[in-house]
Amino acid sequence: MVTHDGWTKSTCAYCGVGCGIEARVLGSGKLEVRGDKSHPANFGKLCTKGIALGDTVIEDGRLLYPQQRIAGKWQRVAWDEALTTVADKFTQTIAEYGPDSVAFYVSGQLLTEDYYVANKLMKGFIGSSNIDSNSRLCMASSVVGHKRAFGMDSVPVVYEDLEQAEVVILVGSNLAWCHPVLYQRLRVAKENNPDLKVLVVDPRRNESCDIADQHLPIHSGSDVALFNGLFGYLADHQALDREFITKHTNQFEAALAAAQQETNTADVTGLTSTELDQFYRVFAEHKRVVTIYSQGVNQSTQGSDKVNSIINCHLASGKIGYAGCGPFSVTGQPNAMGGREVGALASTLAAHMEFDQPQEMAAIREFWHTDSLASKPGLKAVDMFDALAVGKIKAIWIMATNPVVSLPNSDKIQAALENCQFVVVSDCIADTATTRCADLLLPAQGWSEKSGTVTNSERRISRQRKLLASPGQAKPDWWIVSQVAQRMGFKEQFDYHHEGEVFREYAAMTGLNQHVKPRDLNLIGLAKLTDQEYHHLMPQQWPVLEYQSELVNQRLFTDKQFYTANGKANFLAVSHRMPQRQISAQYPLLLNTGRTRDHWHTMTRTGLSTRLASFHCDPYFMIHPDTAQQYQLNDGHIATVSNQQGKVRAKVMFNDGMKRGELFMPIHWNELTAADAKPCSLVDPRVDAYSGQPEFKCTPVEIAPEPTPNSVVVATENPLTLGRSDYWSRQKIAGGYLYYIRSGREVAQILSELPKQEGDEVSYRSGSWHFKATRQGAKTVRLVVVSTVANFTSEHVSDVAELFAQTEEVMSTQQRFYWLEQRW
Ligand SMILES: Nc1nc2c(c(=O)[nH]1)N[C@H]1C(S)=C(S)[C@@H](COP(=O)(O)OP(=O)(O)OC[C@H]3O[C@@H](n4cnc5c(=O)[nH]c(N)nc54)[C@H](O)[C@@H]3O)O[C@H]1N2
Ligand SMILES: Nc1nc2c(c(=O)[nH]1)N[C@H]1C(S)=C(S)[C@@H](COP(=O)(O)OP(=O)(O)OC[C@H]3O[C@@H](n4cnc5c(=O)[nH]c(N)nc54)[C@H](O)[C@@H]3O)O[C@H]1N2
Ligand code: SF4
Ligand SMILES: [Mo]
Repeated sequence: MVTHDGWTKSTCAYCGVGCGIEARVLGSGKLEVRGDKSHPANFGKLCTKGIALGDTVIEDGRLLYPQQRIAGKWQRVAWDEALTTVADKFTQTIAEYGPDSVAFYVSGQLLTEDYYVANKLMKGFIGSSNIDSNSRLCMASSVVGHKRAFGMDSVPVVYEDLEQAEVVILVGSNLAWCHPVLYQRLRVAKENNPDLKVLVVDPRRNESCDIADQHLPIHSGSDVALFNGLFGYLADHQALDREFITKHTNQFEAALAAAQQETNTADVTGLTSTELDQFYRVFAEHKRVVTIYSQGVNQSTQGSDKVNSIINCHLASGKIGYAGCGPFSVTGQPNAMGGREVGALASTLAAHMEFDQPQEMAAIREFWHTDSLASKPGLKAVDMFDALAVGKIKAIWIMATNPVVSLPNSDKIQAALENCQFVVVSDCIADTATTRCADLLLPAQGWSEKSGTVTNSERRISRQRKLLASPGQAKPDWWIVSQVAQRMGFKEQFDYHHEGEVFREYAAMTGLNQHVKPRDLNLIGLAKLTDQEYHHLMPQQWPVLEYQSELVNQRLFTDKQFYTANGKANFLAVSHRMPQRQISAQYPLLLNTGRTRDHWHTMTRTGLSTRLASFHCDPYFMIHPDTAQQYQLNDGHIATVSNQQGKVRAKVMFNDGMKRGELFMPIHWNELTAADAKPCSLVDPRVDAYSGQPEFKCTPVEIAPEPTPNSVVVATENPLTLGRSDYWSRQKIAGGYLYYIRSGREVAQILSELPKQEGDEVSYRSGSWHFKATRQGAKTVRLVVVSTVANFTSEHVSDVAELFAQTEEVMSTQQRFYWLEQRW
């Protein structure tokens, strides 16, 4: 049942766990959200981000109309004009410079239907493969690892395997913060079965270690050495599954020989031989082992080899294809999987079919009725922006991603976009670091407005359903792309009226696999859904040969048949290589980057929730107290981290789980929410040679304290534009935004530079505090609090937020001041 008592089923907007939700619109217009008890990903559970979904569907900051930059100024344009402009610019550029002079940069936050149409237009009709996705930054190394080992990009396990395992290993995954509902399932499984062992492999003691039996704090980038050591151990301790190896694998000897070359595992990984032995023994002695891995593995110049080093160990011990075991790459974005399925990556063709297979190319040509099918792979994300920087790509369309924040070397990305002749951005939000570089902005429907499908980490396809009307003139991404395609002359092939039509076509296309090369990606059972059936679609886990009216849990490779030429899985000979960038006397610290619990990427959505903003309100570096002391850094003070490429400022956060000599910084803050807080300003664009995935997790840097004795807190109804001379960060509070400014400059100077605010001003002073309110009638529109004594604590900041939300009827400005004076 899709709708019951006013509740409509849909899927969470955020991570790859893909939790089912139920939502209803309250009389107040607010969206109430709860977990869907019948959804097999979460059985009713939600994490903090899922619970707060209703807070983020507000109109604040939305991009409401198509806009074009004309003579440096944004002007509203009609949809028809905007779509025609995109079609004309792309058509002209292709006519003049050829199909490879244009590009699409897309995202795992698009729906499968959006993704399918964008891929069809670029590869099928423009005739270029210059369509890549931000999944390149996220899953590309796993895709390569799967293809090399299994002959296909398939995730073998299902979530249930976590509950059935005897051992779960987390490698470079902070499941507790990044896939919280899956982590909860693991935690409960461990409570129910105290024998279930959880092992964490991560340079820092991350939050998932709370339930771990062993934490292996390996040196950054040394995973291949660790798993090659395990492979050698399995061979030395009669823990190989000889029968499985002989019957179902290729290239075992070569891979084992390469692994055995690795003799100094302890030195390379920084682990003691006791720690290694303990870890290896647990893996060898248990039959049901799941190895979950994520960005600590993928985002590395050896990402693909790291993946294969893990898969090698599972193959060597036959730990694949039955309950409670297998290698498990957990996906980041809600539809990272959908993008991989559809084929919207520059390195693959469509629906898991490939460029190097003439039969597959012919099948697609016929299926799409096209003569212009691209014939070779296109540019991967980092190369695509390099081509943009040198003017080879002259028009780009960016959909549902914010590359000025999320790609390495932010300044270069920004400059490349600013120099490009024509930049189109489809987004839900008007002002982002990337929309600032656009020539044309197209308003897209966001989560709760759009409708279609997403696939989660366990290959489960779920519906996202429309819950609310779209604000302004926002449109679905699939519609926008189809309309442009029609205007480029491909009317018939893109004449879609409903997302269900796109889905059916895509499902039918996966069926081609049956004829050209059997693959697990087969949704043929969904190719003939009626509109009604699509509307009511229950979660389906691929392969879907027949519509699944009951929930199923299908592991892959239970028959031990893989998708290689001889049906056997491939071992891969891999060797550890040191990360390309090493610390030096000048840059003696290693910067690791990742995620915090309550924010999502560049904060365009989680940044709208007061609840979510309160968990971590400022950008920070985690650092071991001993390292901090070495660099004269105090907890809570501001520090500058820099290298040859850029500079970042953030708060120092002591954390004794950090390795000495390393820093960890979250990726969320950027020019919209802080002064200089983008870690990608520091990360240089080195990539894995096979996957093209950047190395985001080990950048040599230096650190120095930044003296900021003066603090100003400003609560304000409207966002402020602040310069970069002072450190500042912004967070959402009830009724507006709160800015926290820290500076070495005089307070009077900082205040004199704040943007002017209309209204009546009232001001009070007491000791070291200065309090100034600006009112418009009963409403306070700005509240400024100044301290001449060092730091505001987070309690001070939340007091200011609380007082800002009061009206004069509830508490006069003077009462508010007294309240603060007494409390502080
Ligand atoms: N709250 C929240 N959740 C999210 C997201 C979000 O933005 N916020 N984003 C989603 C997305 S798109 C993704 S891709 C996932 C990412 O999910 P995760 O991969 O779990 O998250 P990260 O924090 O990027 O990195 C994981 C860990 O890798 C470790 N690491 C760094 N270098 C190495 C190494 O060399 N070896 C090993 N073994 N470990 C290393 C880091 O210390 C870190 O703890 O999260 C998803 N979920
Ligand atoms: N240093 C460092 N950098 C990293 C990483 C790291 O660990 N360290 N991780 C990388 C990874 S794994 C990822 S996945 C990326 C994520 O990085 P991004 O993809 O750049 O981050 P988001 O903030 O998710 O950007 C999504 C954008 O799409 C918009 N949007 C949301 N929904 C829709 C929609 O339906 N349609 C359209 N058209 N727009 C929409 C949002 O408003 C937002 O502007 O960051 C990567 N960058
Ligand atoms: S675990 Fe992921 S999918 Fe589930 S509620 Fe949290 S963010 Fe949403
Ligand atoms: Mo990601």
